[in-house]
Amino acid sequence: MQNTFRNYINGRWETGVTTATSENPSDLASPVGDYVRGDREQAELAIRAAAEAAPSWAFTTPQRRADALDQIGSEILARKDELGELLAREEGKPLPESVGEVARAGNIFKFFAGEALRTGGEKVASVRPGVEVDITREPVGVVGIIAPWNFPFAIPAWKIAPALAYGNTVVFKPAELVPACGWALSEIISRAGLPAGAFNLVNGSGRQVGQAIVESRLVDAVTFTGSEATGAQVLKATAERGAKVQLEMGGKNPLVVLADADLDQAVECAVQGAFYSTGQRCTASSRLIVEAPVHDAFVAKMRERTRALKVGHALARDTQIGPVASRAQLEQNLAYIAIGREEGAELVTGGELIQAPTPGHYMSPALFLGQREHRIAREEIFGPVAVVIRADHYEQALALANDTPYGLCAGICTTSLKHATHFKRHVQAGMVMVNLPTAGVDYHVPFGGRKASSHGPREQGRYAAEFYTTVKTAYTCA
Ligand code: TXE
Repeated sequence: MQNTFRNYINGRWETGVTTATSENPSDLASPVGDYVRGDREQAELAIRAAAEAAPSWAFTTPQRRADALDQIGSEILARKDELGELLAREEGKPLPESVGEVARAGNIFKFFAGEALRTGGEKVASVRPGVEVDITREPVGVVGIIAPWNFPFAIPAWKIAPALAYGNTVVFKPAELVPACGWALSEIISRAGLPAGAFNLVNGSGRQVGQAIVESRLVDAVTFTGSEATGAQVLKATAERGAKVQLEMGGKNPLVVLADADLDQAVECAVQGAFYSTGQRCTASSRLIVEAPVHDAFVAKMRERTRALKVGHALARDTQIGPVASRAQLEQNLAYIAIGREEGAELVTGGELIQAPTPGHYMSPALFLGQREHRIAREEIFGPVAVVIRADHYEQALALANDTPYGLCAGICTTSLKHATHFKRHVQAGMVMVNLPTAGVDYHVPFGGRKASSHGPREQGRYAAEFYTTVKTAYTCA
C-alpha cells in the first residue's frame, strides 16, 4: 500500500497542498500513514467533475452499473481480512469486528448491484381517455457524501453503493480520523470501470471540503452522518439552496429489561450494545432501563461482565474492547464520567484511563447507576459509558425509554409477547430490537431514526431509493 493516501478527482489520483498523518489509536507510535488534505478548491474540482459526468452515468445501462458494483463488492469481500486490519489500525475497532464491518460493506455493494437491475416503475391508468401514465425513478444528479469515523467502511458503502446503483455521481468526503479507510475503498472503486468523474474522493476538513460540498449549487443531494451540531449546519445550508438532504445523527438508545427477561441474555445484550465498538455507535445502548424486581441482580451481573471485558490493542487476539478512536473523544468520555459523578450518579465500575503496553487512547468501560435527569442519561457521549435507570413497572420503563430528544433505536428484553408487541408499537424509535442488542443491524433493510436522530428518507435496503432517486410522472396520448 502506498504511503501517502491521495485524493481521487475526475479519474486521477491527485496530491494536494498539505498532508497530515492518520493515527493509530491503539499505538500512537505507529501511525497508519500520511494522507493528502484537500481544500475547498480541490473539493470544487471534484464537484465539477461529478457534475460533468452526471448525464452520461445516469444513462448507462443498469447492467453496467450492476457489474461495477458487483466487482467492487467481490473485491471487498475477497480482501476483507487485509482491509479489516487497516480499519482496526486506523479506527481502533477490534479485528473480528473490523473484518465483519468490511464484509458488510462488500455485501452492501452486492445488494445494490442487484437493485440497479431491479429499479422499476409503475404504469397507471389515466383518468383521461387515450392517455397513459408512467411513473419512473431517475437519478438525483450529484450526491455529496459526508461520512463519520466510527464505521469507516460500512457507512461510506451504504451511501456510495445506492448513489452509484441508481445512476448518480459522487463526491465522497471521509472523516478526518479515517482517511486511509476512505482511500482504500475509493481505490477499489477507481478500478471498477466507472467513467472519469463519476466517483471522487476528497479527504480534508469539514470546514473546507465538507462545507464546499454542502454549499455548492452543483451538488443536488447531500447525505451526512455525524454529530447533531454539524448536521444542523448541513441542514441549514442545504435548505437555503433547496438541495435534497439526509441526516443521520446521534442517539441515546434505551434497552429496557423487564422482570420476566432471561437475565443472562439481557446482560449480554446490554454489554454488547453498550460497550462493543467502544460504545462508538449511534445505535449503542447507553440507557439501561431495568424493572425493579431484577434491578439489583442485573447490576451485579453487569458489573461482573463489564469488569471482565478485555480492553486492548485492536489487533490483539484477546481484545474485546479497543481504544477510543481519538484523544478528543477520550477527553469527551472522561468529561462525562466527571459530570456523572458531580451530578450524583453512582459509578459502579470503570471510567478510568488504562495504561497498555502501547501508547493509545485506552479506558475501561463505565457503568453508572443514574436518574433520567442526569446529563449522562440524556446526552450522547459516544463512548463506553452506560447508565442503569430503575423503573417500577413496564409502563414507566416505556415512558423513560421515550423520554429523550432522540429516536434512533430501542430495545427490550422480555419473555412476554404482550409487552414485546406493545413496546414495538409504542416506542418512539426508527428501529426496535426484542431480545437483541440495540446495535447490530442487517444491511438489506432500512436504517434510520426519528426525532433529533435523523432527518429525511431512510438509508439502506430498497428504501434507499427514496433519497437517491427522483420520481418522474410521464403522460402519453397514444
Ligand atoms: O463529528 P462531525 P465528529 C457524534 C459523537 C461524536 C461527535 C463528534 O457524539 O462525539 O459527533 O464527532 C464533517 N460542514 N457522532 O467531530 O464533526 C466531518 O469532517 C460539512 C455521532 O467526528 O459531525 C466528518 O466527515 N461537513 C455519529 C463529518 O462531518 C462537516 C458519528 C462528521 O463530523 C462540517 C460520528 C461542516 N461544517 C460522530 N464539520 C453517529 N451518529 O454515528 C464537520 N464536517
